[in-house]
Amino acid sequence: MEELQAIVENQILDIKGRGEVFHREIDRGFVDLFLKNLKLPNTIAESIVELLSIKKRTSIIWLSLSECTGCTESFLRNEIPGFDSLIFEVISLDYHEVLNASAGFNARQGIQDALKGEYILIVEGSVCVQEDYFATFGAEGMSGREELKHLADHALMVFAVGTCSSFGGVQAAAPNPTKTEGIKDFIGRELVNIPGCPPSDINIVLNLLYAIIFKKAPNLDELMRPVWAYGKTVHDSCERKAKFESGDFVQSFDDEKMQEGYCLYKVGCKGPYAYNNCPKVKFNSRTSWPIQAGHGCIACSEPNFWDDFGVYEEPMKKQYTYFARQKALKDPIETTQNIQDLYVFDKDNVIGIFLDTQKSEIIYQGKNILQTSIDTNPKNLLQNLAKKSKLTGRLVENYQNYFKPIYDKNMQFSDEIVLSENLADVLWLTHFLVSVDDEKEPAMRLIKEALSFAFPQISDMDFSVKIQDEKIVIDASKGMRLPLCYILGGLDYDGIAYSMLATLCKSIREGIGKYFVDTKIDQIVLGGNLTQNALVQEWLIKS
Ligand code: FSX
Ligand code: SF4
Ligand code: F3S
Repeated sequence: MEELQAIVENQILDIKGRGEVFHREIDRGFVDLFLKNLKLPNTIAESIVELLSIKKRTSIIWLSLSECTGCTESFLRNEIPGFDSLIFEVISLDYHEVLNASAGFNARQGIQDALKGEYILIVEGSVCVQEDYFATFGAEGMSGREELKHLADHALMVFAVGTCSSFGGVQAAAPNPTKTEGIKDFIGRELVNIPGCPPSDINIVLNLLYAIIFKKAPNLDELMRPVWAYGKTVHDSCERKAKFESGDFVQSFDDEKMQEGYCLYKVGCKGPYAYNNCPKVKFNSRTSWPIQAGHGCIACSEPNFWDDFGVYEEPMKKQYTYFARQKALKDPIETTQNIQDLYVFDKDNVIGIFLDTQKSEIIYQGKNILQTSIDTNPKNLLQNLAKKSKLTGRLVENYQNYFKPIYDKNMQFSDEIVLSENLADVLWLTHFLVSVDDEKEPAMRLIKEALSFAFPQISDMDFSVKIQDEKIVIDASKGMRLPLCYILGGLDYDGIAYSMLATLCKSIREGIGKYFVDTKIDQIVLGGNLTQNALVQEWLIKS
């Protein structure tokens, strides 16, 4: 925080020192809104107001490549600061094809003038990297890619606004005849991605303000997205989430329960897979957002959303995944069963993960460091959930109503507590929660189905992972309510299976990451019939 305060104060001193002081009235309201959204303390507000009121407006070049102008529309809808305050008080919009007051050579002069000084480049739309004739500019007929490269090379900072410029977006969807892609690799420099088709007005303006005020990018995740805006899923903050947790789903688009806030997962909402803050900041000056308006999220801010998220009005099914399905067809994954290899782990810094239907261990320096325990009796699970809270009680009631044969079958188990220390037994338990089928090897059936699913996003099952007494402690019991939510939400057996197996692998990776935070790991050795599987290995290793 002190660092940010110092950046602002140094700029004030510098501006005064150079005598380049401007005098403007700055709306304190938008500074407060900025600080609130970015979770920055109010103590810095006065300095920011002072800085903006004396600082020369920051020059902006807004380039429009392959896009639909939705990002510009969204940008114009910002309320605090309104677009007029923004352009008169904070930025100088020196070039914007849609909003330019002038046309032709006069408009192009805005670019030449901006190039003489410092400017921030905002790019809306994806770039055609191979062909010159898609998207050409101005009277000179410059190609979009030439223009982009030139302007990006000289910019103070680059913002990719919209999913198109961030990740390719709709234009880059298969079969991508224009060979279009997101701009990052093409410009070959650091940038800030503000995905969304379009992004919200608030995400565009506040991130730009951050760059103007602090002369750097906000904290970014691995996809170069500001963490304050894209750190959580839409589902995490959704106003309908309590209905998801209680298993209350809208059954079709004309269902009256839509008005009562029932969850839209069953009519295709992809909110659990989309990282964006739409429920908090909304759109059009905070008027509404897709899920409030009654349509599920289509994960418009995710890479490959057009190809990877299938039919938007149904939960994910494997036949809807274009790329993933192609990959699965080309490279069918064989489930290797019953390979009971044992490994000797006797060297420093070698970890063995042994995961199979008999036992699960994480071996480090010869010792098992995994601790886990779960009651695998489905009847106990259902009875406990029924009494635990109003919400989980309602979940079990819905489950009983919609999946009576499975419920009844599970209620035939004895009352005995069947404690297991094998983490992989969550697969066994999941099978019983989502199927009535008698299976000789339920866990193996679940694994086979999981491996056939091919949708790359995990419906997370919420296992808790912590380090305690020098052990990695993974608790899956809290998450075992989620197979009930997902089955009620219309996710098929294979989707639930995939998510459970993926969550299991993710938790192990997370545990290893926490345990060995300062330790150099040379090698991870995998053993057991689950860990021998290529896809499971991939899940375990990548992090
Ligand atoms: Fe459109 Fe922008 Fe989508 Fe793309 O938003 S709303 S196609 S992200 O570049 O104009
Ligand atoms: Fe909201 Fe969609 Fe999650 Fe339901 S599935 S709670 S509608 S984000
Ligand atoms: Fe897009 Fe989903 Fe938000 S569709 S606008 S990320 S709610």
